[in-house]
Amino acid sequence: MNTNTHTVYIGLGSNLNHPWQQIQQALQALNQLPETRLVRHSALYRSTPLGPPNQPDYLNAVAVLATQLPPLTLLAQLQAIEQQQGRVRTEVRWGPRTLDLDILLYDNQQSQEPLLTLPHAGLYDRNFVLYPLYECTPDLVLPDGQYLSQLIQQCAATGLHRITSL
Ligand code: ROI
Repeated sequence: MNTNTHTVYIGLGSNLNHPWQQIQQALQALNQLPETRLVRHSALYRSTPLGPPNQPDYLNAVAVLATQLPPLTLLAQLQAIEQQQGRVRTEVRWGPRTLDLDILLYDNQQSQEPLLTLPHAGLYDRNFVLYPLYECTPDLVLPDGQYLSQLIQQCAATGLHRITSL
């Protein structure tokens, strides 16, 4: 791809309706987005829920995309995939979900727009984001200059299990 191609990290999460299938299907859907290629992805991780405990464990993964879509176009495409896979937005804050697709990083962009915060606010301290991200790109440096390897050292892997390669 050419110089308009951007490197984007996507966080995937699911704890409803066959999470393993949800994640696999979502990876295929990401690879089929226009002007986008799935470069690689992490293994799958089982994680205890952050939020109300009365919900199933999550499956999480991180995918690396090369895309020519601008951030908000990509965001709309991700929301369409969430919808296609049956996501229903409930009233419960941090409640269970069929599929979550979050833009974690878009090149080195930093943005506080209400629609899209970059990097994703949950990136810095969520082990189910940091560890699969580290698996994709161990030498990653975040837009503010922080090393991913440093963040990993400060973040215990409590409740996180790497379960398989997809
Ligand atoms: N907890 C875990 N373990 N994994 C997630 O992907 C996840 N996603 C969420 C909330 C509800 C915050 N908790 C999560 O959106």
